[in-house]
Amino acid sequence: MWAGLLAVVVIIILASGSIGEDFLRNSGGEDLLWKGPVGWSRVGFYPGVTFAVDDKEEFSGLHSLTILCTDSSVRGKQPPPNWSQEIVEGLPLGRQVVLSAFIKTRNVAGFAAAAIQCLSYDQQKILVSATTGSLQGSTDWKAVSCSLLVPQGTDKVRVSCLLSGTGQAWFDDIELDVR
Ligand SMILES: [Ca+2]
Repeated sequence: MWAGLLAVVVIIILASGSIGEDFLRNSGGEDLLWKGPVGWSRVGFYPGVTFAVDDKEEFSGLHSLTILCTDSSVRGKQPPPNWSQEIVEGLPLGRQVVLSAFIKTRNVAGFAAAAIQCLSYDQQKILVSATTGSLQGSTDWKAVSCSLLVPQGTDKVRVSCLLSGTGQAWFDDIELDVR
């Protein structure tokens, strides 16, 4: 009887739909392939911008993702240099999602932040977006977060860890959770 009850409970938990599930791969930047972080893409290659996995600065584990920018003309460019990850399968339509991350900065003249965008393919547009609080100057690791409701019609959810302006930013433990 207890086994049967347990099975029912497990089925209910599984069917209740991934509450707390992290939709991002490799949230902590620990999973590397050819020195690149699995699941993360570099977006916004401009002169003076360097993307790397850093094994000397980390919030947890052994690595973080970093962006270094030495050219002040990069500030304001779209897209800003960012580490990006896109989710197209199993999207939590109609559900609230929370993006959380830890960011560290050094001499950032613009800002560093993380962002969520919900995009539709057919209209090729951003349906809704949210950005975490931003960090400037030099700060130790700080938790940031933002949330939004993923609207019906979303085909793709994009998470970006971005640096606008000169300086260096590190990103770690980047998670997108359903609430
Ligand atoms: Ca890490």
